[in-house]
Amino acid sequence: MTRLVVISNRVSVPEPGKPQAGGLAVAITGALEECGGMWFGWDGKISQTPSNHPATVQHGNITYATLPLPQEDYEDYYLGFSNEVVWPVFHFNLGAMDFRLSYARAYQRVNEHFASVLSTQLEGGELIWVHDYHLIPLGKALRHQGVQDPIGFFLHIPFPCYDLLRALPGYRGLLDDLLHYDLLGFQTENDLHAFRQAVIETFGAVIVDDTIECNGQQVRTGVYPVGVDVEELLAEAERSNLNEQARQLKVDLGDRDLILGADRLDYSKGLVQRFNAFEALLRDFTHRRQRTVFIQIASPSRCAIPEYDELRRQLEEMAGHINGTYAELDWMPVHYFNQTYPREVLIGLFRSARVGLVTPLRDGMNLVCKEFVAAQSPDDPGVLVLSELAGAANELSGALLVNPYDESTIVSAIEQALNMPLDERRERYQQMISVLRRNSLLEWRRRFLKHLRQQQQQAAFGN
Ligand code: GDG
Repeated sequence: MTRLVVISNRVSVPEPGKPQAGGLAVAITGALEECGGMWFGWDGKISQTPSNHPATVQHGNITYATLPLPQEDYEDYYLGFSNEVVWPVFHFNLGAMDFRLSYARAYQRVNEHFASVLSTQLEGGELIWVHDYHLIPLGKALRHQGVQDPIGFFLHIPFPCYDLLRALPGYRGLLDDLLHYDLLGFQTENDLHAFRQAVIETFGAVIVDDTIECNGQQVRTGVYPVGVDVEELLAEAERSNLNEQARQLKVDLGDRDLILGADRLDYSKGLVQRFNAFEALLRDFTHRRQRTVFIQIASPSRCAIPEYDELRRQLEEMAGHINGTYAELDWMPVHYFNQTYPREVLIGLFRSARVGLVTPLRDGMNLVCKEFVAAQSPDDPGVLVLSELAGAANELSGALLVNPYDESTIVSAIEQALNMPLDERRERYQQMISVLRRNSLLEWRRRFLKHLRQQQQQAAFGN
């Protein structure tokens, strides 16, 4: 089988006795284990000077090859261009964009540096799979290094519509970079459509079936919704019944209903609007007081960016305000945790919740809502309240879909969820779980790699 090379901004090197961080790390590892190969990227550390030689660790048939980032690149490439320019624009949040020329230069520089180091590690005859918005220029930079093998790119976040994209200085360069891949994957049809429109408007590209022809380049495109491993999550959720923390939680809740949110602490996740909606629920539906508990886990993320720090403070204040207004001696309505919990604890919480509240203002896919559904008891499932602006809304029609900017629709949906009869909960759960089984994590990577292999065969045939 052809060797696989995966490149992502951060590399998840397995540590003995520590389970892998998230679903995606598991999916990528699974693909690498199947084919054998290398995972290349940043090790999460800061160095004094750029490194030209990756540190390598071998686990079975996978080589983990990582580089540190010099302080300046960490600030300008990672925090700066990736997370203060591309991330906000691609998430509809122009107000949060902080464009600087030094950021754009660092973005290009780091991608070229990654390409030059990576090219020394390649054996030839491999499949190369680049992940996400930090590495858009990598494919073209690898071509400049003389790499001939097929290179695929998957965008985990949404692709913005053309008018929004145009606000990003240098957007033409990003589009051109994307056209240098052999296969481009998006989370939803909507993202693919937005990309096609952008290259048609900008370069007069021509679309032929699933291929874009433009400036002498031909790139195949496709939609590959990221999924979850349903059976693994279900098994973990069943085990959580035996978990001491989960048992204690059930005792503490008594017959109160649990509403649960769990997100990276990020402005795109709609947490402020969600807190406002919960407060409105307590204000307007007085019978919910005493009977409802809202747990929000907000896992720390990108703390060095001012917007993220400000959001953390704002949420602490909001939680304090709601509790100050409504709490009683024997009842605390909001439990807000700015921490990352072990995965099994998180899944135990999903299992115990009556309502999963997932209301991002914009999200490429959103795995939390899929994990919530997969962790439910098939006999007595909880209800998912989901933003219609998350990519997952295209698949999960069994959720109660809400506009995350409209607090009143979130409140009504929570109320409807808490009143929902068992038959309807089961019916909605069945719709969602069968889609999740069909569009599984395994299926996501199998389809992408199958199409990338086809590109390889086509190139060999063409030659
Ligand atoms: C990007 C895109 C797309 C959260 N809190 C804890 C914890 N988590 C885990 C969840 C989930 C993951 O983090 C978050 O994934 P999401 O998909 O919801 O969001 P992003 O991080 O923004 O991911 C997104 C995704 O890429 C994949 O393509 O869906 O649209 O933005 O797995 O469970 N995990 C642990 N403790 C926590 O406290 N262990």
